[in-house]
Amino acid sequence: MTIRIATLVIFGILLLVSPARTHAQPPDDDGYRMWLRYDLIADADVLAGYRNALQRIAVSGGGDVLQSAAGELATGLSGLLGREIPVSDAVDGDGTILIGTPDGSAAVRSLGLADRLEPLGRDGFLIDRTTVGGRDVIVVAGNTDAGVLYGVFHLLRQLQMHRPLDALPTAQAPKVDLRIVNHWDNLNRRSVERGYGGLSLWEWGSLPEYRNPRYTDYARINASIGINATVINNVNADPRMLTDQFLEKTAVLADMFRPWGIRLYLSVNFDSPRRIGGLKTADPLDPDVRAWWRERVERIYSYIPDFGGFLVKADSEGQPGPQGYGRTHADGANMLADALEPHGGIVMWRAFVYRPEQGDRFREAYDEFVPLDGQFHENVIVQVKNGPIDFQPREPFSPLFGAMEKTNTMLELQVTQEYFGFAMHLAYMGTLFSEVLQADTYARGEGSTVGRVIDGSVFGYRRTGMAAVINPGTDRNWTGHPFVQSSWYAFGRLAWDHTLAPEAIADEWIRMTFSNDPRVVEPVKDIMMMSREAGVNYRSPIGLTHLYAQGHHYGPAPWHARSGRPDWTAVYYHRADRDGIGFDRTATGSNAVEQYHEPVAAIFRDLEKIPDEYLLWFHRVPWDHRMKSGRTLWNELVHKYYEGVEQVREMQRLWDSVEGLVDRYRFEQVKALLRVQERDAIRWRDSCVLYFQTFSGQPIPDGYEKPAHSLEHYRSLETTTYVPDTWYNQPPPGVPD
Ligand code: BDP
Repeated sequence: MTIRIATLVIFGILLLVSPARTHAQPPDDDGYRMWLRYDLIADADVLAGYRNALQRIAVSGGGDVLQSAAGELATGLSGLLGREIPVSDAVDGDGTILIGTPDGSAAVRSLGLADRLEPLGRDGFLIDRTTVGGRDVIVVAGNTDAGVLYGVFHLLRQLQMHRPLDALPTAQAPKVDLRIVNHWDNLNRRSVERGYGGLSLWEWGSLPEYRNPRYTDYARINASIGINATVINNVNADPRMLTDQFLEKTAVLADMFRPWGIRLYLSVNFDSPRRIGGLKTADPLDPDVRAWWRERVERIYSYIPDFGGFLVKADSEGQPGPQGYGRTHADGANMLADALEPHGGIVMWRAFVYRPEQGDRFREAYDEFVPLDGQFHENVIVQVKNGPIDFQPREPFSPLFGAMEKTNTMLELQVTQEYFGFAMHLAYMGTLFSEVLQADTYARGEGSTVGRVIDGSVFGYRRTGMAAVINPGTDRNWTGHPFVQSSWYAFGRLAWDHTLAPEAIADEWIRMTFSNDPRVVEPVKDIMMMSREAGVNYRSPIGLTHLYAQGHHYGPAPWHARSGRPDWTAVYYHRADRDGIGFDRTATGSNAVEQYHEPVAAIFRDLEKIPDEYLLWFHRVPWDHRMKSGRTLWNELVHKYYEGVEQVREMQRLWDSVEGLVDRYRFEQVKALLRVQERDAIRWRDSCVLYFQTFSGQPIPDGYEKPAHSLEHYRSLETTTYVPDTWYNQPPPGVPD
């Protein structure tokens, strides 16, 4: 008996100290906290060092934003360090974190930081280790409360990543002023266009009375990565958004976002004066129309005193706009800008325009907007998608970047995975975003990257910004696939600093969201870094684009040829026939290549110089064209499609290696979703290879697994396979909807 007890005790002690115990599987995590997880630091050495240096918080002066910063710091530290962190208004001991602005806090002022803070502008911050009254202090200072807030989140991020305290001192300022997320949320049914993360976050029925605490978490998440603005409704805008009924509700959201430094903006329907204002026209030069907008804008500011302004999709995909009244985009944008100007508001006017009757959709935004350069008012920013078509897996950068010398131009990216497998596939967008930001426009010689165009360095823009279409919804983890969170994170980080490396951003995200264990960080980083390229390869390699089934953009339909508009078919984009494949955008074709500066145009124009990944964007080439690899185009195409599937399989293997090291809940979810992704990638590959083979007439080279089904089978899937998260699934006759 005694022996048995002794054995049990020894066994129990062994359990406590065994390696298996120290590396116990983390508890289940539903992903709600995103990267703001402040769990107790498990590494004893790191914890001891931090506990010593981070004992209390001193904060004084300032308003609600500073209070948010102090509250977040206290919550974060007490979680990470496992003990209460006192907050007071004075430095009263060693290990104080002093936060504030020189204006609001005498202690911060006493440090004489003004010269170092001055160049950091409105949102910058500095962090330093110093002493106040002989006490050891870490100071987090900014020129404004918002700057302090971003500094606090930076500090917490360093601690979440177990960074040494010696590495803390830093001074940073964001490269663009407006770091804004765009929601495509509808008022009807709380649906989210291209959303896939559940219903819209905004509970219009219970607003303004019910202030769902989730609105605050939403604002915190954004603020933590430096985002300072949000457009809460779809660019395909419901005119009712501007009625008093909705403004009253919207004002509550603005009130809840404000303490986190987030300003609210609205998408507006250009025909609102007619649709809700009872006017006969929405002509931007009509005095009654102008007066109507002025009155509405005043009304908005009476509800939301710091309202940011409007985002407008006009004369695009059926949305009304100034051209419907014989006016230009500049006339339309300036009319709204005039109404907003007295209140400090701005207009973000989208350049996403194309018409079915045009020969090449690629050319259109440029052809439409460049002649208007210089005509837009100072408080207008033209918002341009990263590529000339539409958020495809890979596009060359839009030639509008580098062409608008006198018009503030901002970049629009897409976090929600409209063209990347919805919330089913893993596709980290940091690499795509960075590829665009690093692309050199040569507008003012070498080094005129898209990043430097939009941050104002190339043309001296007065207003700078970066936007991303995000998809958070009522799903517990906000984004559906847990890894969509990483693209949201990457957007914020790159809007702060477009020179950050996507790999470094992935590293941060993994450490904060999953684990600091290198056995997790390294393989998961490998997965993320290959994921976007995998998605390109199994969908549309070598510069193919838009091979999607119409409407839902999930599954493949490269054969898709009938639609209300030619530019809404797949054959419009690939132009495959027996002779070859690709879209000729050189002088023998649409000559869209002329929209780029030299030497970009010369490189894209030249069959020898153009990088493989852009080839079929600009050239129509025969099936036996020799590629850089030495393979023929046909063989290369097959190779790339197969490579895409193999990359997904490699992602699966890598993910399997983290089993037991990340929580079971997210492990199983991602593992299952990778199985969906493999299944879909094979379908994409086989659909496209078998379809293009009908033109090339050549075999799939030896060594590749043969498609399991015929082309007819894959074609039939277009109409018979259930497509997740869309309204495109048509029930067969007799089956109730
Ligand atoms: C496309 C989407 C469509 C959007 C449009 C836009 O398919 O749902 O309304 O872009 O950005 O990508 O306006």
